[in-house]
Amino acid sequence: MLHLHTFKPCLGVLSPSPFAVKADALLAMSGLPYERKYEKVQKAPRGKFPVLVDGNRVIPDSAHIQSYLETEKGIEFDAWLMPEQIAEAEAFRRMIENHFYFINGHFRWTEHPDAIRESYFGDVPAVMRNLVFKIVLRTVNKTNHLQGISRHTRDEIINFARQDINAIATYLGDKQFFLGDRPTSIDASLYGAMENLINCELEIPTKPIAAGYQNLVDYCDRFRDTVFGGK
Ligand SMILES: N[C@@H](CCC(=O)N[C@@H](CS)C(=O)NCC(=O)O)C(=O)O
Repeated sequence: MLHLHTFKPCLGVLSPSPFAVKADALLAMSGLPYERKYEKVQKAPRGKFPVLVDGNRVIPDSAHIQSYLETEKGIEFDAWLMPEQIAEAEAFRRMIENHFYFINGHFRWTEHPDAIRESYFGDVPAVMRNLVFKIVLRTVNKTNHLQGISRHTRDEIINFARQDINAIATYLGDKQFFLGDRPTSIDASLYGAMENLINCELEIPTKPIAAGYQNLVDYCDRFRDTVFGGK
């Protein structure tokens, strides 16, 4: 049995981490049996979730999880795609995971600190919770400063998001999934990001932008129905 080490559902979504939802989606798409385990992220080999555990094999990072499922389990997420589609998907994946992710994270932590403290750190005893939250917040702020996103004004960051969302929604168009009528690996990344925005309870400023695209709203519902059976 495969075990996905991930974060507990909260704020209305399967996991507050787009990468954990992505890995969960890849596993669900694979058709292989798996279970979720809600362990402590500090114990993860690279200090981050998701992590896949297959017997004595421990695979950190959603990208490595995808490769593992492909090479070790024979799952073909993208086998029917043309080389040009694979190239386009790769560019979108980098945008979603290395740019769009930081924008949404920045707004979550800076504009909803109380909700983040109570939802992400709800398992930490109340007397310790604020301290633990503040330690992690300092790391998040430092990361976002070094990455660069938090050096821009609020309006500039919202505009970056608007450009990302418009590119995604335009490319999706009226297709069922990002590259056609069935999900591929890029859909796992896109769903992880969009579900964590459109259907997350946190009212960050990028949410109404994404929710304003009906094709993205429908896409989340369709992916959830198709891959997770509506759950
Ligand atoms: N490149 C990694 C990114 C994973 C990641 O950034 N996970 C974050 C949550 S979104 C995490 O576990 N953070 C915990 C921490 O840094 O303490 C992947 O694709 O899995």
